[in-house]
Parts: sequence; C-alpha cells; structure tokens
Amino acid sequence: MYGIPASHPRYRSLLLRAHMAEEMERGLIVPEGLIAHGRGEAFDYIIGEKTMPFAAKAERAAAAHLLLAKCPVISVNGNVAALASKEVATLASSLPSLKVEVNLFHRTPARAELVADRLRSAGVREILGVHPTVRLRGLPSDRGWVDQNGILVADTVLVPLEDGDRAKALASSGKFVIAVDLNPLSRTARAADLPIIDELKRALVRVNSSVISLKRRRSAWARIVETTDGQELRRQALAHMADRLKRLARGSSQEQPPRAR
Ligand code: PTJ
Repeated sequence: MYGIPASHPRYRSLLLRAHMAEEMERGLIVPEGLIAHGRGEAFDYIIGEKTMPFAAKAERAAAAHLLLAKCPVISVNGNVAALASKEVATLASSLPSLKVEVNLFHRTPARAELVADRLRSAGVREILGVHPTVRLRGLPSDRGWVDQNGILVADTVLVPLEDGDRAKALASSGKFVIAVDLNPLSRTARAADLPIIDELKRALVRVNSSVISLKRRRSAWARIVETTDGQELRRQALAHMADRLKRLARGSSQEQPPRAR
C-alpha cells in the first residue's frame, strides 16, 4: 500500500505516516498535526511501542473516573479523528454518559465539520462542539470555544494529544483532566490529574475494555480512583524510559529498539 513494501521493518509505522499525510491533504489534520505525530512516534520508540504497566494502571483508573463522572466528555481534535475515530465511537457506545466534543486549536468551521463527519461515519451519534457558543475562562486561543452542554459543564474531561495551556485551564476550572500523551515531559502530562503515557489507539482500546469489565463492579470504582496517583505514574514512565535507554546503551540483547510493527 502507498508503494511501501510490506517487508519493510517499519511497515506499519510508514503506513500510518502515509495515512496522516493523506489526512492532511484532505484538511482533517493540520501540518502541525504531522509534527505532533512525529513527536509522538519518537517517544513511543523510546517507550518500546507497547503499553507499559504505568499506562495500563492509568487506563484502568481512567475508566473508573469516567464511570464515576456525572458529565464525562472526550475532546476530539484533528489528529484524534484521523487516528482513532473508531475507538472514540466504541468508547462512547460502551459508556453512554460520555459526550463527544470537537475541539480544535486551528479552528475553522470547515475543519470542525470534517472532524464531526469523520466521527459520524465511525458511529458517533451525537457530536458537540461543531458550533460552540461559549468560551472557557483563561484560554485565549480557539481551544477556548466549548459547547455549553459539553466541556463547559463537564466534571471529567478526557483530552488526548492536548496542549498544555488547555489542560491547565480545564484543571483550574475544577474539572478532572485525563490526558493521553506519549510525552511524559509535556506540559499537558504535567498539568493533568491523570496522564496516560501511551499511544492514543492503544490507550482508548484499554480504557474501553476496562469500562466494560468495571461496569458491573461499582464497588471497585472509588478504590481504584483513590489508590491511583497520576503524577506518580508519569514519573514511572520517565524512569522506564531512562532505564530502557541505559539498557540499550549497554547493548543489552534483551532490549532491542522496536522494529516491525
Ligand atoms: O487539530 P488541531 O487543530 O486541534 O491541532 C492538533 C495538534 C495535534 C496540532 C495540537 O494539539 C498540537 O499542536 O499538539 P502538541 O502541542 O504538538 O501536542 C501533541 C502531543 O501529543 C505531543 O506531546 C505528542 O508527543 C503527543 N502525541 C502525538 N501523537 C500521539 C501522541 N500521544 C499519544 N498517541 C499518539 N498517537
């Protein structure tokens, strides 16, 4: 596909890049979105391109938080729509209280419609944020435009591939912020109450499985939430990356950089 030989050791990664480039040509993602994707790839390369225990724990805790929330919202930008619309739709159908809201940094009415169309084709029934009328306090960029029935009144917001200013503004307005970001050093990961240091698609699949398995175990939700320290999990991600790099630098045969995906 895309003229990339299937035998290439980084075939899946190259395929995904070609898909993202195509999404940029369609206008779903912005050129800056390609840069953000490349940054994510670099961090995932260091992590080892798989979900590590600190992420698995955060994903389970995210499910418990979303189940406990009165008004949970997932915020969707261009990159999220291009990478994981299907996973967003699956999560929204497993958790009917979850609202799906389009929120863009580089907002144009046409892009907001494109993101909404992509979500609709993936199976999301109700999409907020396409014509937002209110602003979130403390956020001067276009990300400040929010839906009065969504992020404005949300108590818990899941913000994948986010910008630090917005994560901070959401947290300062009293919302519980769950971020998905492969970069544990980002301002978003540092500002979030619960940073999930994992790749977006892997993270959403696991949050969804945990929602399904925890749905009937209401008594477990509060305990999971109380025993999870998001910032401690972020520090564990950093420690894992530092250890892995040290092992690789020593030439450990057990720890090869990722190859085929
Ligand atoms: O669609 P728009 O207009 O709202 O713009 C979206 C972008 C992505 C351009 C905007 O949000 C942006 O500039 O994001 P940043 O500040 O570059 O942050 C994106 C973060 O997501 C970076 O820290 C990346 O490491 C991380 N990231 C990239 N791809 C993935 C990821 N994290 C998890 N999974 C990924 N697939």
